[in-house]
Amino acid sequence: MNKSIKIPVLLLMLTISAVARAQTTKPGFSNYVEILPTDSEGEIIRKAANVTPSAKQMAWQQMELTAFLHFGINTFTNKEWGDGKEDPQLFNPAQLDAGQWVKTCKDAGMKLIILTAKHHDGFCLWPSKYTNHSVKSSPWRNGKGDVVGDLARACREQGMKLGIYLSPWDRNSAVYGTEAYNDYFVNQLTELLTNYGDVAEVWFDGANGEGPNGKKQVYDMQRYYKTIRRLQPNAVIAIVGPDVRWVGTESGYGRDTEWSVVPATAQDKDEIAAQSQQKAGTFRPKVDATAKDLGSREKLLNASRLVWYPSEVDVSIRPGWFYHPDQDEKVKSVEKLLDIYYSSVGKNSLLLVNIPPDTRGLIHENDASTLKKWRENIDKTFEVNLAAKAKIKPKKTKNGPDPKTLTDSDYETFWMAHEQTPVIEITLKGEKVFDRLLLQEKITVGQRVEKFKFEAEINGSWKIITEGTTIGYKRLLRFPEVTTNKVRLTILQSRDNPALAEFGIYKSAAIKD
Ligand code: FUL
Repeated sequence: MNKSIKIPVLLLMLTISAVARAQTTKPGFSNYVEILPTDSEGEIIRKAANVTPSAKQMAWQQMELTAFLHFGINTFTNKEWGDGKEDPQLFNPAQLDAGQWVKTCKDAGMKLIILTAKHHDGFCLWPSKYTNHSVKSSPWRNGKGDVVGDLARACREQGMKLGIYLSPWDRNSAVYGTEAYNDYFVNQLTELLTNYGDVAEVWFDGANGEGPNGKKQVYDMQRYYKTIRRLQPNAVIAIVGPDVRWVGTESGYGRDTEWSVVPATAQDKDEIAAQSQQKAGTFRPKVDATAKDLGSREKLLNASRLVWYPSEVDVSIRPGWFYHPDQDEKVKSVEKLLDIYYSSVGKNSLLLVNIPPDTRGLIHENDASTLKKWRENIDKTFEVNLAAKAKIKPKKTKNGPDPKTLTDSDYETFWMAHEQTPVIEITLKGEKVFDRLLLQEKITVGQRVEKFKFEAEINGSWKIITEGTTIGYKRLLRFPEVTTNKVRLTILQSRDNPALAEFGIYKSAAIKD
């Protein structure tokens, strides 16, 4: 080969490798992908590795922690579920202070508050035009109050996002069980999504019981979703919705292996027909939320479509969802809440903690003080990354990714491996003592890691400290204290070259209950 041919060949090779890299990082897929009958196993896995969150799913995931406020007529009847026959006169939270709710949640590190604007009993916390079963029939502020309005204002003032829980099941509405109820529900959604500024999450639960006339409702979910998309295009629709999936338990504990990409196979022919005409975002993927395995290779191979459908862990700080005075001493301990944090946020999920305001209309002192100590522990534990400024191998190559981004505490920057099973060796700045590991994948590239191990060099030999399967947006691992100056992370299996955003080791703070 003479020199003049060699240069174009080299150029061609460089171009091909650049295109190949671009395909790995910028696949052109969105938050869903169709699987074709002709796709090989390898192609299906590569497709899964390149499904990425939509912008609103990404913003949602990065909040990490959100709050749920169960508040309503049940607060005053001391019940969990009302029957819809409650007298609105019972509702009178004389000291209601939405500013206190928001401050308490903000100090606990929560980024969004979801209020039960209407629970199954049908009582509305805002003065809806479409029913009298609401705050306007209560003595609270002479029927002139609006809890949703108060919360929306306090959220705006304190830089908190607002979410709405509107129960489709309504045990009060006389039209429940007829087509007119779908109009009623859409009208209420429209009020909530028009009159209170930005709404970042709409939370629908799955309960579908009987209404006052003994009938069940056929919910027109498509219509509900379209209303939300039209009025609040940036809001995620959670649980019975297309954007966010329920983790499958209300215990606060997520799965060790948590895939955000799952099969979205329709269950019947009508659904398949509806899906084929719609983009992801207007239909709810049919997944068995409680199944142990949602997204393993085996599950993906049988799918006709894959979607980004991340998990939300909801749990109450108390035994009940609503406030009950006899549960004041049963607020979860700081230790328990920390265990929940590591088992939810630390397992590729978002954590939604319910903190029910009491009959005064305030978050009880016991809940507030536990949340404060919980936050202090998390902040203190993750304050100093002991791997910051450490020496990392493989080193940066010319025009290659910079491994320093792994410890720069900036999720936006990431290190893209050139192979599926990279080994990252980190020489710390002297001996360090630690008992926590933090790993984050850059999920806008894709969730890829299937298996990893973390080792420390102790007395000259490598010892496994902890290991795991998925990483996803965030993985936190706890282990007994280790003292060393050298650690290494080995990705043992992945679906495509992994993109890692953060690596951190930390020493946990003492728990003060
Ligand atoms: C469930 C409801 O029935 C509970 O009352 C609570 O609101 C919980 C978050 O969702 O489905």
